[in-house]
Amino acid sequence: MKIYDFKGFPNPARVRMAVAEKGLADRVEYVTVNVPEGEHKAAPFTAKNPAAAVPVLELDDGTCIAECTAITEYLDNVVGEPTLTGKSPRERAVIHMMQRRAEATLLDAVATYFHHATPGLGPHIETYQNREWGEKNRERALDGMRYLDRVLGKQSFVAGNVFSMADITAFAGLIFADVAKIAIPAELTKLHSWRANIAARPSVKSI
Ligand SMILES: N[C@@H](CCC(=O)N[C@@H](CS)C(=O)NCC(=O)O)C(=O)O
Repeated sequence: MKIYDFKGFPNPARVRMAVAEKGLADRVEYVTVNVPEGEHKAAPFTAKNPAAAVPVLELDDGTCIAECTAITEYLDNVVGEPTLTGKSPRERAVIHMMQRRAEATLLDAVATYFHHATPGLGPHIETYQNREWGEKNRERALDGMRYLDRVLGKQSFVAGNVFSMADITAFAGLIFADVAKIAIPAELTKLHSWRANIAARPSVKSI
């Protein structure tokens, strides 16, 4: 399997964590796509992902899978029992729901702030910016942090009491928030301690 990505970026970090959590590092070859230089916006990469974004998983038969959630689901099921996306119908549904909440309210909101209200990846990449929409998404990201803090006041992990893909997404959202300089408010103590707990996982070293 090949994974096309750019090390250190938040969405690639999600898949790198999933690879490490599943013990698949030996079966994956990473191929760097130079996102800061715009390599992801042109052929041949756009043939692998028309959305022009990393990461992309390429299987040995040439199938290309984009979207971190789809890639994680594949990795989770390709070896051993699923550990990141749930086993029972209930677990799978709750993880799917909480993953999407973490993605929409935190990670995607931070990304929109970063791409619209800051220089982002530079003028050659950020060809359309809407500062007002960007600033609105900074508020949405803070709301997302507050929501997750409330959730983590009742349970150890984002989707319950077991680590899952929802935690990976939320953790990547906070990595992105650091880059975008959106600080986690000090009073969100549950979110701070959950983050310290996740940061201690061996899989975080791979990102
Ligand atoms: N929803 C996508 C998001 C992928 C994404 O936005 N990746 C960023 C890197 S963190 C990217 O490639 N950005 C390119 C750009 O903004 O032009 C996923 O889950 O993989």
